[in-house]
Parts: sequence; structure tokens; C-alpha cells
Amino acid sequence: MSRRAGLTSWHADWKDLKVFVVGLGVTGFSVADTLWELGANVLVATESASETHRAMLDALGVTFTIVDDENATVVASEEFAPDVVIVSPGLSPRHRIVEWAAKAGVPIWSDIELAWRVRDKVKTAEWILITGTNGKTTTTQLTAHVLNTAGFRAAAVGNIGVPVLDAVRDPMGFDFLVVEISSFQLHWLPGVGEGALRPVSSVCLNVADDHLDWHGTAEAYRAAKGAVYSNTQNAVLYSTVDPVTEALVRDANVADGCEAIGFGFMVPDTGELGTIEGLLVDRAFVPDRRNNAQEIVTVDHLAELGFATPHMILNILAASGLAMSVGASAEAVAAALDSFEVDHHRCETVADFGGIRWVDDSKATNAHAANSSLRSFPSLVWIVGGLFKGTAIDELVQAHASRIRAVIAIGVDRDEPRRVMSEWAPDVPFVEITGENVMGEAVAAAAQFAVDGDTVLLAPAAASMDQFTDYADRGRQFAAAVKAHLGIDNE
Ligand code: UMA
Repeated sequence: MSRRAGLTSWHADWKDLKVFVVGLGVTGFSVADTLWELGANVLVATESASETHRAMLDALGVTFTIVDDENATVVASEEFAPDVVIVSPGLSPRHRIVEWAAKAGVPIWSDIELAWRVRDKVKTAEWILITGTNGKTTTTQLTAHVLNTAGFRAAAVGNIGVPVLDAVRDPMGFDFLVVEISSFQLHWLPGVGEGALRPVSSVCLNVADDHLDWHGTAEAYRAAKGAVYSNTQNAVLYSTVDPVTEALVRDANVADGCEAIGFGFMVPDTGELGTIEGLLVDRAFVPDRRNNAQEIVTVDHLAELGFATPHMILNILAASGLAMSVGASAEAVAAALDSFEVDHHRCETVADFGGIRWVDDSKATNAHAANSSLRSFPSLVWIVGGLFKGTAIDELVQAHASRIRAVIAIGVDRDEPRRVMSEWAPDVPFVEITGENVMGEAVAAAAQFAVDGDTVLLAPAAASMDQFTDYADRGRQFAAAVKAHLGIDNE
């Protein structure tokens, strides 16, 4: 029998299993650390590693090698002859290790699959999966917060930045793991077999083009997103605002008895969550739902909390549905909203000075997210640019040009904003930032155009890694530059 069969429990025989781990970021480290605990024989190969991760592996006695490129990764794997390869989510699906593993008959797992296999270490939590082009992190945090408010023990994990394996090894265990799962992570999941996930509930919030360079085509990206629904046990949620998500539900293989629940702005039918005259309303989980509906919260109250934007209402409906599908009450949702805080860099006002509002939406790393924030402000100076990941921003400019006073382009390669502006908005002033102090210069340029009543909006519609460490770094640098420009203390 294969050395790999039956590895579906923490308590299975992992001893000396040869596992080749590719990548040593947040994910690679959690995988290596877990496998070390399990007694496996681990070799980590990575193109780069932080001092901290190197030191921690050294301390554990886990072997790792720094490789120059894909070929060197394959050579290292060939020599090691692993039973299993585990890849980090950022690894390209066209990486040479993938072809090598297929030829050698070695399965490729992700950290998510390993976490699923060993989820019974302390207490077997139910998993709730959340994906979508935008809104994943907020919906994941809110769902976990509602469940905790309802008296369960829940953790928000996954692409949000906390490896699922860390939660699986938590000494107290959880009732629910609310897993933010990216299209990269979904790509590597098997739909069937012993490693296939069986979440209790799942949602794809929306689908718009993103990460096309990684997935190759928009179809491949959609297919990866659709995998979130595979084998769901209780409830699959879809957005009635986004027909793609409903189509993905229709095509999904779910467990018998699993219910499809729509959420959106419509007056809800039986089995849906929606809105009625300024109320967010549930007709999916309320008793006698054919004849009944229950109020979750009023839109006026959401406005007081700063949560009344269209995309936030959809996130709230999705989180409500997910939490209620596993036993939370509408009252728990309402109570959780009162104490919920949205993370930084998501449409965050960093200064409001002299009639001009400065907003950091650095988390808008794709056109779909930037669209949500661009439509929220009546008159704008827009800071855009970075890594567009193979996606176009024509529609954004077409939709919002009439409200845009000026565009400030950041990013190493500014061809895309230059092309789009000259094609669709040639009369809107367009400034390219070429110096090294990117945010300082962008803010100074924006200040030259902004007038009383305007919003200067950082919503790049692109990833940040060409000029910043990540979106948070980009947002922080924007806020610091704004404060420096305005002479406000940067506490
Ligand atoms: N590496 C190689 N060879 C390669 C590619 C990478 O050796 O060909 C190595 C790098 O040298 C580095 C490591 O792999 O040592 C990096 O791995 P990674 O890029 O998978 O990053 P992690 O630190 O493991 O973080 C990942 C997610 N990153 C990506 O998907 C790119 C994090 O999401 C996630 O929070 C974390 O796992 C925990 O689950 C980030 C992200 O940008 C925030 N996600 C994308 C998004 O949200 O749009 C999908």
C-alpha cells in the first residue's frame, strides 16, 4: 500500500514521510513546523527566506536549501525523492516542480489540504470557506466575530494572513475555522478523494477579473473560485448581484441536503437574505420562513456605524448567512456589528483637512475593488497604478471619468493607465510619478489638483509589490505622506 494512503488524521503515521516543501514564507514555515511536529522527514526549498524563518527552522533542526530558480528546485526534489510535495500559494501553477511531480507520480498538496487532513489534532472544528475577488477579509473577520459573539469559539484564518495550520494546532481548539481562501489556494485543492475539503458552509462573494497572469485565463480563475463550494454540507451562499456566483453554485458538487442561499439588495424570497424598506432581512433561517422574515439590522444603524456602503451591505448579508447557517441568531449578528471594526487600508479616511478628504483604499488591488470605492465619492483625484496582473482598467475610467478631477499614476510600469487615460479621458489631467519618493510625490501632485469638496483616493486597482512590500506598506506610506504634506502629527 502507498506510504501516502490513510494520512487523514493528526494521529496517522506521519513518521519519516518524506515531504518536499516549496517556499518559506508564512505558509511554508507553518507547513514545515507542523510536519516537524508530526515527525515527518522534511526538506524545504525556497528562492528566498527571512532571517527569522531561517533561524526558526535552524532551531527546530529542519533542513532547508536556498535555490536559485525553478530548475534548482526540481533538482533538489529529484535528489530528495519525496512522497509528497507541498507548495506555497504564490507558486505559479506553471512552475517546473508541477510538471516534475506529475511525471514522478508525486502528489502536490497545499497547506490547506495538509491542515484539513490533520484537523483532528485537538478538536475537529467545522470549516466555513469564504472566497471572492473582493470583500473576503472583511466578511471572514465579521463571520468569525459573529460566531464568537454567539458564544462559539471561532478563528479567522487563511489568506487573511494566519495559516490554517496554526489554528489547527491551537491548544484549546476551535468550534469553527472561518477560512479566507484565495483563488491560488483553491487551485491546489482536490475536489475528491481523502484530501478533499468538506466545509459546513461556503460563499463566493463576487467574481471579477483578477490574477489572470497567475491563472492564465479568466475561465481558469472562475473555475478556481467555484471550487470553494465543492462538497459543502449545510449551505452554499451566492450573491444575487453577481450571476457568476450563482452559476458557480449551480455547477458545484455539494452534499445531499445542502441548501443554496441567495443574498443581495432584493426583497428576499423564501431561502434568501435581502433588504426590505431600509432593513436587512433574513428569510432563510427564520422559523416558518415561508410566512416569516426577521430583521437583522436597519440601514440607518449601519450608516451610523459607517457600514452602509453597497459592498459592505453585501459583506454583512453574506457573513450573517454563513453564521446563521451554523446556528448564530440574528441578534448575535446585530450585537457583533456594534463592536466590529473594519481593518486598515480599506477606504480608510487618513485626513480630512481644508475641505479635502484623503482616503487610503490601498486594499483595492484590482479593478473590481477600486470600482467600489471610486463610486463612493462625488469628486475625486485618483491615485492609481502598480502591478495590474494582466487585467485592464478601461471600464473603471469609462464609468468614473466624469467625476475625476485628475489622475496620478504610480507604479514602475505606467503604460496601462497612460493608455487608458488617453483613450477614454484625454481631457482629464494625468500625472506620472517617476521619482523615488513615490507617495511623497503622488500626494504633492494630488494636492495641486484637489479643491474643496474633493476626495483624494488611493485606490490603485493593482498589486503593490513593484514599489512597496505589500498593500499595507503602500497604505501606510500614503498616510504618512499625507500627514507630512498637511503638517499633521504622524502618531
Ligand atoms: N517561492 C519560491 N518559488 C517560487 C515562488 C515563491 O521559492 O516560485 C518562495 C518565496 O521565495 C518565499 C515564499 O515562496 O519564500 C513565498 O510564498 P507565498 O508567495 O505563497 O507567500 P506566503 O508568505 O506563504 O503567503 C501566502 C499568501 N500569499 C500569496 O498567495 C501570494 C498570503 O496572501 C497569505 O496571507 C498567506 O499565505 C497565509 O495563507 C497574501 C496575498 O497577496 C496576502 N494573497 C493574494 C490576494 O489576497 O490577492 C492571493
